[in-house]
Order: sequence, then C-alpha cells, then structure tokens
Amino acid sequence: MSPEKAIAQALRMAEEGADIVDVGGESTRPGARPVSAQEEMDRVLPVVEALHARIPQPVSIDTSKPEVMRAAVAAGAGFINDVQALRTDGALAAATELNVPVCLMHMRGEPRTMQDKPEYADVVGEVRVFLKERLDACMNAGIPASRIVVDPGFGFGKTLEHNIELLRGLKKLQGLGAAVLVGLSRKSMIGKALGLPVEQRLHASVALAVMAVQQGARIVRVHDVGPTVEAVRMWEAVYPWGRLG
Ligand code: 7PM
Repeated sequence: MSPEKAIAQALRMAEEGADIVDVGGESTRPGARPVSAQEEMDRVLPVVEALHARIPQPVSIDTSKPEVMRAAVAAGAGFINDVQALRTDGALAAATELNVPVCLMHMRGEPRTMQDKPEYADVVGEVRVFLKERLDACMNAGIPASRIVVDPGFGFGKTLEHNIELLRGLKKLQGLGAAVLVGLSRKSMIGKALGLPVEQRLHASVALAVMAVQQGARIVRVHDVGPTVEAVRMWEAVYPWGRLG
C-alpha cells in the first residue's frame, strides 16, 4: 500500500471514531515474506509522522523489531503493538525505555507455520499462562501494568474451535491486571464459520466486536471503524455499567 493510501485510510478511521490508529510495515499473513528493519521503517515512518501531525489520537506502531519501535516513537508513535509480545532480542528493553503503552499478543509458533495443525489441551489456560509470563517479564523490566495490554491473538496458531473457545473464555484473561485487546475483524474464523470471503465479513466482524466487549475486551482492533463504533456505543447505551447483568 502506498503511504498516501495508508494515510488516507487512517485519517478516515480517526474521523469515524477510532481511539488509536495502528500502522504496520510487515505482513503477519501466513507465508508472508519477512522484511528488513530498514524496509519496514521506510514504509511506516512517513505514515506515522503524517498521522501524528494530523490527528490527536495515538498512532500505534505494529512491529516486533526494536529499531522500528525506537524510530516510530521518535516519529510520533504513542503505542507499540507487538504480535511477538516483546520476545525479539532487544524489544523488551526498547519498549521499557520508550515509555509508551504496549500490546502483548499471544502467537503459537511463527507466522509461516502457525496454522499447521495447532494443538492445545486447554487453549484459554495456555494463552493465559503465556500472557501472564510476558506480563511478568515486562513488569520485571520496569513497565508498569497500567501501560500493558494483553491480546489472545485470534487466528495466530489457532483453529476455528480454538478461536471460539477463546472468545467464550475471554473473561478469564481479565484477572491478569492488564486491559484486554482483541482483533477479530474480517478474520478467517468468519470465513470458516459462515463460508464468506473477506470482503463480506463486515456484519460478523461487528457482531464479534460486540461479543468481545461484552466479555470484557477494552480495545477492539477493527478495519470497519464507523459500523463498529456505532454497535459498541449501542451496547454501552444498554449496559452503561459496562457489563452484562
Ligand atoms: C493476514 C493475516 C492479514 C492476519 C491480516 C492479519 C492482530 C494484530 C493482526 C490481532 C494484534 C489482521 C491480521 N491481527 N495485532 N495484527 N491483534 N494486537 O486480521 O489480532 O489484521 S494482522
């Protein structure tokens, strides 16, 4: 995607009510080609800079590389989204020094092979243990829990059944003491459950976002901001105390 197109898309998201806008320069798609830190920076820095100058919302940098984290925060990013949960060499130290909130995501395996028959005895329990370990590692490095967000990583080394179990059990991730973020938007679990191609997953994505909020998610990472904001606001009008009951 060109920087101009990425900027236009992000501005639209901000206008439609996004509280954070996530910018990434490397695909996490199974089988995607890895890119160098330099290539990633060339892609994201102009976008981060332009957005930081034009919108009041924090710009999130979606990266696992410490060099990219540092350069993006210098360019104005105010949030780090790491699908590797700061396990890359140097990433934990970089995030600690940079003093911005971080999202720690669970992934089983690596993007290239993660969908080759993932197995769990207890997916919710195993994801919870992983997130607790990463949260402890961050807190030991000096990042306060108030600056950490945890994410079960829907679709990252999980079958449809695993993803459904995770959504049903999402409340079990709340006791960790960090806010919960989820990304369900347009994901292949919708394709698998309903037999829909990616361009026809809007309604199911909005439904899943509301279900996640209902189960305690504090941040939802979505593509279709306007429709999702409308649906979540309606949920909040019905449950102003913030949960079912
Ligand atoms: C291909 C495969 C295209 C996967 C796009 C994706 C998440 C994320 C992504 C998530 C956090 C997508 C994903 N998903 N970061 N980045 N949580 N924190 O559907 O669930 O956007 S990429």
